Amino acid sequence: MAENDKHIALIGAPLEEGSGRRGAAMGPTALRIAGVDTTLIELGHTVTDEGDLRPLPARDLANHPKANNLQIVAAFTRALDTAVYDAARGGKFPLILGGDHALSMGSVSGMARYAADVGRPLFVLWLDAHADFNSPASSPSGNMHGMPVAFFCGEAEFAPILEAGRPMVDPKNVFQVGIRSVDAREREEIAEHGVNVYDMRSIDETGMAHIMHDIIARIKAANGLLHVSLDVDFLDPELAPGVGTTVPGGATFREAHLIMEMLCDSGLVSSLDLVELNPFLDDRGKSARILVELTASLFGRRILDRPTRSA
Ligand code: 6HN
Ligand code: MN
Ligand code: MN
Ligand code: MN
Repeated sequence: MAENDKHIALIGAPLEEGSGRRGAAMGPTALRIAGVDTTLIELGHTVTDEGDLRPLPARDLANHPKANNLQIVAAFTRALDTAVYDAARGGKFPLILGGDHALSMGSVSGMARYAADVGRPLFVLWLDAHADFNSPASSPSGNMHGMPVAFFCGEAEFAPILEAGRPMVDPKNVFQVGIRSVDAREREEIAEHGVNVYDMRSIDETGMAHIMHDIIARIKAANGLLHVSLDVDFLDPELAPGVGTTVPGGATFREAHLIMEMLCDSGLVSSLDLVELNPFLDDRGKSARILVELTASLFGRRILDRPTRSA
């Protein structure tokens, strides 16, 4: 992505029902007010804002006692699956403005379909305090924003949200970075399925540059496409308080920017989610602004006019 010639499709997904509290539906608006479009245009990209998705609840599905608000989450999943797939097929880079993390059920499914079309494996970089690998059976809360990774890896028992036989993501192609809050059964699941987890301890021990260097090398070797999913709570809550599920001890400002700078240089990233921003909990737009600044680093903003040296 070093060349400034991307055509970026902004897709608003004002979903908050996956999170068990109100506020994330204001996320797309806050990201626009923080200047996500103008920032990308200033970097030389073309931006089309497709507006916000407004699906009606999926009434063909029965409510589920352990998957809260399944009908509206499923409706966003279907709408995003189509919007993201169509944008990618049209040569655009889908940038999803969230919305809570359940929206990644749809964005990743759409990219998995696109990756299968072009015959390349899809990899996912999950930047989060949480593993989000619960299923309705294992979740302590029933909140679907804790389930998207299990969903797009084909592991969670959900209602028939997407048609059967859809391409899914191989859990071994999922890289989770920043993890520091994992539920008991989730811990077993991610180990059993071979998800690659770089928890905060491994970041402390090894350093972010080294971890990202390894991840990028593995995706390059497989000629993969990379979907990046950035949950606000990946960042330390002192930097980004505008999220409902803060966990202390998160990534620093420079660790987060270094990831984006190295990803930019890699040229591997094909789609991005910005999720879990809750402007109702934010401090004067601080968290919205940092998401936009990190997006700028991913799309080519540099401290000096040279690539970052990799580890
Ligand atoms: N997120 N593991 C908890 C649950 O309720 O399943 C928290 C999930 C947080 C979700 O980070 O997007
Ligand atoms: Mn998450
Ligand atoms: Mn999280
Ligand atoms: Mn399993």
